[in-house]
Amino acid sequence: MRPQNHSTVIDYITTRTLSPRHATLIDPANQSPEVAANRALTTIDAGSKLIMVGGSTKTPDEQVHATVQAIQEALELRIWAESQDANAESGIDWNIPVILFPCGAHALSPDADAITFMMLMNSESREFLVGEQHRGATRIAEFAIEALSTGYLVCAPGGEVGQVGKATLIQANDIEGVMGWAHCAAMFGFKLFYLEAGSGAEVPVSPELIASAAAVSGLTIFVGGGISDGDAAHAAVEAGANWIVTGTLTENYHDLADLRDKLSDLITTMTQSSS
Ligand code: 1GP
Repeated sequence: MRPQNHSTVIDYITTRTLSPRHATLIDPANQSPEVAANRALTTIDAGSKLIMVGGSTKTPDEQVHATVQAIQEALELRIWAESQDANAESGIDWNIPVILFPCGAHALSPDADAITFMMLMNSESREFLVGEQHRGATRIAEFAIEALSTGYLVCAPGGEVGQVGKATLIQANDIEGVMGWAHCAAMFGFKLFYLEAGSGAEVPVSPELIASAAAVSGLTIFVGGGISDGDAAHAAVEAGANWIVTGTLTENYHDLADLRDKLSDLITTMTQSSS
């Protein structure tokens, strides 16, 4: 059971002394389970500390499940292989949680270690505030996978998730608005707060918005959407992000060695001190 040395996934994710960390988002709609598993291993090799599976709106359960299964099997095989070889000291911790990042109640897998159980807080639609959650909750309980309560906020430009989720987009200068939503999330008891600019966004979430959310205590801050280089990731971290999520970047590289190099650079720059 992953992660090692933590009794729960939420404990692993919210441990501040491990911040900042990188999470890889894998969309089962964009690759076969086998390719997804190879990419997940490569990103962990490069320093990523969480695998998130989800994204597209129309992916059937079976495809999500097959992808989660393939990644879990690849990780288990890697852990087993290293345990058999006393000289294998890669220094890489392969005990990385694989969590669902669903767009709705249909994209679930019992093999996931946890799920971001999200409220799209700035949606105008009941469906994304509580409807999909109600539809999926019983199955998540039956699967006995850990629910990570998450306030999810879509910021401009917002992309497809903003449109599908009927979000009133948060503009780059709406510092007070974000602070209000972050307080709201903390008061609801949410543990994670995810600032999203939309997959492939031309502009990531502004550091001012991130800083505004990070000033509210009790939340672990995820930032994603349009982060494609170390400088953007570093700016988000400096503003207070605990986790940087990238998805498109991983899918843009078909050569795994290139992906490893690119992501390794991004993570190194992201974690560098500014002083
Ligand atoms: C999307 O925040 C994630 O939900 C990742 O975005 O694909 O732009 O990295 P990118």
